Amino acid sequence: AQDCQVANIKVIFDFWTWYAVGKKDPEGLFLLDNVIAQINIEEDGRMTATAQGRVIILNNWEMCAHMFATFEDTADPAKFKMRYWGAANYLQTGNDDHWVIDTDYDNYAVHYSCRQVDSDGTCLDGYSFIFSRHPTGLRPEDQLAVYQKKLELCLLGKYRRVAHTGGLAML
Ligand code: AZE
Repeated sequence: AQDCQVANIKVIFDFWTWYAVGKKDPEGLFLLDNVIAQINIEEDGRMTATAQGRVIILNNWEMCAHMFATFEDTADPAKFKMRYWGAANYLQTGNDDHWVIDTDYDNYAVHYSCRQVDSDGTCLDGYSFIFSRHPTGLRPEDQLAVYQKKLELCLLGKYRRVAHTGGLAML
């Protein structure tokens, strides 16, 4: 709706928390559960993000990974390059694709990142997150749209539910 109120103008990203409710893992180490992400717009207008999640590193050391990311634009406004690193240097660093496949901004978002494209053009190694604004999961009315995107990404049946057991308390 249009009411010309500056305060009501919708932006793509804001400072709210996104709860990962589903994920498709890449090869190797990855965030296990209790994954939350926050997208921020810095004072200079650049987009940054923080993410947290439970990881197990160095055979059986369980911890909460605090991650930071900066983004670079590409020719496509919904496709970013994400440079990320951990609060501690034994966490992972990387430069991954960060594609926003679909979002209604208020309730759900489908994220996708292919790390390695195969010779036939399909994805050989990648990961994807389903994010919700609601820690309890996707609303029933968002499930069809998310299902459709999973199908289009050729990842149907490859996702696992992301538990939020510790909630924010574990952070
Ligand atoms: C993402 C949301 C935006 C910010 C970041 C994200 C990804 C983080 C990782 C972290 C991996 C950490 C590991 C540590 C041992 C996409 C969730 C930074 C992939 C494996």
